[in-house]
Amino acid sequence: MGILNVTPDSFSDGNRHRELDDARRHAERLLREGANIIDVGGESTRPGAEPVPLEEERDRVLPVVEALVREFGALVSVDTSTPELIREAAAAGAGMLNDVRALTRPGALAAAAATELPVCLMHMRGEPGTMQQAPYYAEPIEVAVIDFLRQRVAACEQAGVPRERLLIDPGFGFAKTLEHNLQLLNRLSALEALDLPLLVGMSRKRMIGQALGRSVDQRLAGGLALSVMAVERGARIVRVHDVAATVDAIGMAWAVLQERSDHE
Ligand code: PT1
Repeated sequence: MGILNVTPDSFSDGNRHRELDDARRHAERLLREGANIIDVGGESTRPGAEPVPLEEERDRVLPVVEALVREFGALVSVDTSTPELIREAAAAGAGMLNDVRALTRPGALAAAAATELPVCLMHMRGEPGTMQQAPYYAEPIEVAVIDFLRQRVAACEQAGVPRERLLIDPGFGFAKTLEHNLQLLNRLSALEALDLPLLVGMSRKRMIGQALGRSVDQRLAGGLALSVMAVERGARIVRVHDVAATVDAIGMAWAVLQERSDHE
């Protein structure tokens, strides 16, 4: 899964045409490098990020979804928690929903059910703006994550999103210390208890910076190690910025893992 942020950055000047063109070019590159899914997000959810008004999120995301589906026939995932955008993105041709709030916003469950799309449910506590203020878990981190996701899976089933349409994600970097993130990766196999496809995202995250003392643009090698370790522990979709390098790292790890299962 290649990451396509359509949040305004220091370089964008609010010119929608220019932004759409940049997004299209970037998505084309992610697909060429081997991404099977493009994850489009109009709200930054990294630590400290502020919420984005609906109109703004919609104006950023919908034209990009439409363009990528029409021009590239891409499988587009939409990274949103907003019920209105869930419905509109599905109408625009999105093939998957990705919600870091696991459909906890009022109306999100019903909106997702109506789309009939697959949904990735992610673990987080609190909100991105404040989630890194002394995250604390009374139980082992993987137990907290599994309990939360189990409850969200049940809520989905009750609301008419069948299990067959669900994926799960432990939410690396969301309300977690470095120690929590490292423990969670070590114990990732415990999420097999939920028997659902596992997605993970660690690309360029702070946990790499904390472990290696690397700035955001120096985190590729650390991120490749994390993606490989996650796949060995059961992850089947990895959400990354650097698709070409990740395809090779995982392709190599996968060749080794296949050889192992051939002889079991
Ligand atoms: C993720 C994810 C996501 N991450 C899914 N969706 C982000 N399913 C956005 C940091 O610690 O892992 N899974 N959508 C990006 N969010 C973060 C969080 C970015 C933490 C950076 C950090 O640096």
